[in-house]
Amino acid sequence: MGLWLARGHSFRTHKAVNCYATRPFTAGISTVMTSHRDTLYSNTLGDPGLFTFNSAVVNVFPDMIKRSVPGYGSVIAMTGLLAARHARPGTRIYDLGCSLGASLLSCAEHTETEHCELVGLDNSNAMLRQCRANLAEAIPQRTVTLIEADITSVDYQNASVCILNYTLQFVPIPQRLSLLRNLRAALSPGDILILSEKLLLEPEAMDALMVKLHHDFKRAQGYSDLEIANKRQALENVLVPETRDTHKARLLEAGFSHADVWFQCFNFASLVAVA
Ligand code: GEK
Repeated sequence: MGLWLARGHSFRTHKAVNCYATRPFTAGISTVMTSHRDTLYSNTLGDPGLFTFNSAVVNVFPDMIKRSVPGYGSVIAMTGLLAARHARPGTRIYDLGCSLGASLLSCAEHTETEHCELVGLDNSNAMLRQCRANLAEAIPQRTVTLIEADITSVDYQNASVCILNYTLQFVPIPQRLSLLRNLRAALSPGDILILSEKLLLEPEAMDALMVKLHHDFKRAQGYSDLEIANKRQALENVLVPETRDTHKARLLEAGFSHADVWFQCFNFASLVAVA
């Protein structure tokens, strides 16, 4: 497990003077999340291979996720609001699969330094390196702990908010329940988990319609049919979506008291689960 700090502070709950300055809503995100245009799957030749979070993906990631996930910007912006309502002083906000730090930045916009320690986890070294640079640029005054680790093998402690924005879908299904149990154990009653995922819709005909609408969205964002087909193939068995009911039932089984969808656009949804 590797560990970085965004600004070289100690790996402790931060007790420094609160020098957080009020920023325009999500300004931190938009100022640092510049990106090359995603053309990774525009090649007509050969098998696209399995999707991995390597440096080629990191270079285009903000553009890729914005043009691929309907509602992404809204979910990230509202993540900060949800976190601010539930963050408790002296606890941690964990962002699992933090990628380039979008959710961490959203949380930083809405929660004050002395209240909570922001902790981002990701198992992609390339992602975390760029994430560290983004955070240092956007919120140099804020301590953020970044940990390179598989999120299924971390000892979570003293949390008030846990965030899984579009990450659980990449965890093998048999490991999902124990991960959620570990997160629930780190939270206290009334705390929250935010879970954003691509969903499998029911019945099958509704899923087919939502998949078509998602592809319409991608086409409207400038992706070609070839890029859409190649990406779909690359994500086959890598991103494994489940139904809303499956997620809700698993969250209850993991010990959350209630959970439901608070946002949905086509087959992408975000749930909030209350401990
Ligand atoms: C955002 N939340 O911008 N352990 C650690 N990290 C993992 C694991 C794992 N087992 N599996 C995948 N990841 C972000 C977007 S992207 C979603 C999240 C997407 C990491 C992976 O390296 C990647 O950075 C992230 O989870 C998923 O709101 O690209 O569709």
